[in-house]
Amino acid sequence: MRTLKASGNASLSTDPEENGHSEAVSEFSRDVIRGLTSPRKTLPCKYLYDEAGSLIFEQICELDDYYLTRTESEIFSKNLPAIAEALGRDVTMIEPGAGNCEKAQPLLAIMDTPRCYIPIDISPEILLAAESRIETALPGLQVQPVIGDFTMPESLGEKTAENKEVIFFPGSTIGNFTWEQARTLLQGFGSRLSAGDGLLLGVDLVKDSVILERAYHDDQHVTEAFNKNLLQRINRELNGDFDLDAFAHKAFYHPLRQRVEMHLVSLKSQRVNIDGVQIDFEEGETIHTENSHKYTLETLETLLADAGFHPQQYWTDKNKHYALCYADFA
Ligand code: AVI
Repeated sequence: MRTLKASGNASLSTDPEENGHSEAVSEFSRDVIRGLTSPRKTLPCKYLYDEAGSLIFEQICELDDYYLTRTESEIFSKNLPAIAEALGRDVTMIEPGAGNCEKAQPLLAIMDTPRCYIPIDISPEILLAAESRIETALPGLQVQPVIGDFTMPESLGEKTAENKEVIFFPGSTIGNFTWEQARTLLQGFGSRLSAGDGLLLGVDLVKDSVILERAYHDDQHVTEAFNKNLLQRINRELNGDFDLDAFAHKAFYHPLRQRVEMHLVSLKSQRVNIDGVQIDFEEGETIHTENSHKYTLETLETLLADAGFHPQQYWTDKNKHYALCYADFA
């Protein structure tokens, strides 16, 4: 069994059973009960990504309707040398929520003598596999994986060397945070950085609501399966008795809030039991499961400035559906 660096001072085993599995279950239970007993029922979107949910999300990324992943990767492939130049030389790259690190690898391969790559993720298995793949592909690059929840600023650790550092945060993940949460998250990123360091951020842009709604309500019902997997997860892990057919997937663009909201709508008045707690639903009542905020270059600049970052360069696709932004930390 290998031990990996964990955020904070603790070290983590690569065996998930040894890593406070029951603590995670009780946190899940607490969050679910709290969310479903609040006046407007809600569930934290981070719980969409158990093993089954992560696999369904990979299928979403392949959908024609879900333009985000495809568009971001087109922007990367067309602009890789320019992006690498903006990042500079002798850089340490830190990637919160790195997953399998597949977006960072081509960038690291083309960057001028990157010094170190620090991927952060809660899944030790995925990080370990990515670490050995990157070490084989890019010999000489130091890879220092960290197991941790990137929403906790301590998972980023402290800067220990003088060289430039860049936080890499692609995938429009920032969109799943409210404005206040996004600012707090970016400020947390900034707490590791010093003046002249940077941030490379992927964001989905405001666009025609038909395109947006199709991306989150696809014809093949993959996003529906992704959303409903959350109920299945509650049934599996918390002894719930949700009837999945008694809920409908709903996703719509809210133009004032500039976000796509994802909900599960109760199709009838019903009672659900979770961990011995009874939850009553009226017909038409919804569980709000996710927000996906869309930005304009102006709102993005305001958000970044609030957290101490200043955009230097943007790369977008021909339809201006998506943007990659390189910002300096000052
Ligand atoms: C991970 N995140 C950026 C996705 C999004 O587009 O907000 C999650 C997602 N939810 C439904 N489809 C995709």
